[in-house]
Amino acid sequence: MSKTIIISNRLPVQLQIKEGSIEATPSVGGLATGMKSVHSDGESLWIGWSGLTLEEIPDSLDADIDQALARHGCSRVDLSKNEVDGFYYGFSNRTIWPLFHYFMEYSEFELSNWTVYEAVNRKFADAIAAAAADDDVIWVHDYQLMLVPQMVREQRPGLSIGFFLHIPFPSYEIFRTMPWRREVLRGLLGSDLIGFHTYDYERHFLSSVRRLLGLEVSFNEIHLEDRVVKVDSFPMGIDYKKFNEAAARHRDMKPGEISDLQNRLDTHKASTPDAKFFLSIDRLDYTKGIARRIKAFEYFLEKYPEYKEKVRLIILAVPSRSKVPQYQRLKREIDELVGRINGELSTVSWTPIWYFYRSLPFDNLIDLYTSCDIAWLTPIRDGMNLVAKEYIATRTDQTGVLILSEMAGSANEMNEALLINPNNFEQIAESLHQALNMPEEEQKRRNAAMQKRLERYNVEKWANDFMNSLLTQRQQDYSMVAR
Ligand code: GDG
Repeated sequence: MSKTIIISNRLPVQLQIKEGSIEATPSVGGLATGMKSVHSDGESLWIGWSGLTLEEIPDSLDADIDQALARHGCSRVDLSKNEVDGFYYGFSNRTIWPLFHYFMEYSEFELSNWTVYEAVNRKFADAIAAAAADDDVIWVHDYQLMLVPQMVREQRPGLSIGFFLHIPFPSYEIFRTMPWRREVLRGLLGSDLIGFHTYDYERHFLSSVRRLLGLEVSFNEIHLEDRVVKVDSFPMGIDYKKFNEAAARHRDMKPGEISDLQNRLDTHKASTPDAKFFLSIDRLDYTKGIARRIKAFEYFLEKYPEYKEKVRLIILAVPSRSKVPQYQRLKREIDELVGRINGELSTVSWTPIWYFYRSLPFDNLIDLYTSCDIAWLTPIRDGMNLVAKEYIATRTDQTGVLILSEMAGSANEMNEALLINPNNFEQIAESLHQALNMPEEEQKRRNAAMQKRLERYNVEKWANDFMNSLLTQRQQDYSMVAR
């Protein structure tokens, strides 16, 4: 029976060395959850980096690690510290990530990092070629592995290969600035199907293929000499049921089950009857617009001082890529902004900003989603933004307002949110004001429409749509060859 091989930079399990033995626990990220329906036991294999460098893995634990991963249907590609530096921190996060999010000034074009990126992509491709049977289906994920499809195709031309990009694909004018632009496109074209979150990313990709490689593109198909590559958009959904049911359980919690965080939120609400919470949740990343959001909050309080002591901004910034200098600088900037604004505006009974720089357990995430009146998510660029979808899924009584950046892929599917341009402080201040004064009826009407859509187009549907499209594409290709 054919199996699916999923490939991503990181595996969907976390390894921990405890008292000299190894433990692998499933991680809770969006991709891991999303692929659950595809990655069912015995029928699929997930290949990725374990998160430990070669230097960190003691020889004595080698076999144990393999066994622990195998129990979760996983197999590892080992990377040395140098490889992680050049491939992950280097080319992936200092070249591709900023460039694809339109932060051109942050993009570094270092030949040495490109060389490591190529070599590590080859390692992944070799691992796939070694593990795959002829009728297996390969699904490669994200910007760290864009060369893998072609590298696998060269070794195993008959395999069915799909690729999904989780970040934006930039316009041709941006993409063309990268020295290795053609190599990256050729790498991706090893796939039978290439998926993006939105139609715009798909359009940008096709335009780059046409202009940089001079290939024939008809509608969403690219015609190569011996194959056709299909390009399509598959907006990623969330595990709606998981968030909605967690929120429903949360509502029925008994006093002993309530978390400290929830107690604090409740105490504040009880002491200030018309208090409102704004919620901001992101990885600490310059693409997410966190610093700008804090400045916009200050602007809002200047413009509408009557909301002082009534509104509070809760920021959850999850540590990310802290070895990259821009992330270190951004962390300092946010620390300073929060410190200055709280220093200048706080009163005995009010701190305008609550700031958490850490990752919180899932239950605390639900505390925040369900307690905050307004989710304020204003990335400068974001492939999709799942937090926006998760917030709406947890609003079991359908109240709450979502303020969302037009620059997030999810804005395409969430028209009932208050959509804003993250650079327009005036518009943001007005949207916050509108959100604070929105009648409950209107909140419910908007959220009901979004909930219906999110429930239907959940993450399982996303994964199944992609897989079905990949299988259909492959069959069409075979029948073309047969003709
Ligand atoms: C990339 C693209 C695209 C956050 N804080 C905590 C926590 N989270 C979870 C959220 C959500 C996920 O992390 C973040 O997903 P996003 O989509 O918002 O953003 P990225 O991490 O940048 O993801 C993005 C995505 O890939 C999928 O294709 O949407 O555009 O950049 O699920 O719930 N989870 C827990 N504690 C936290 O503190 N447990």
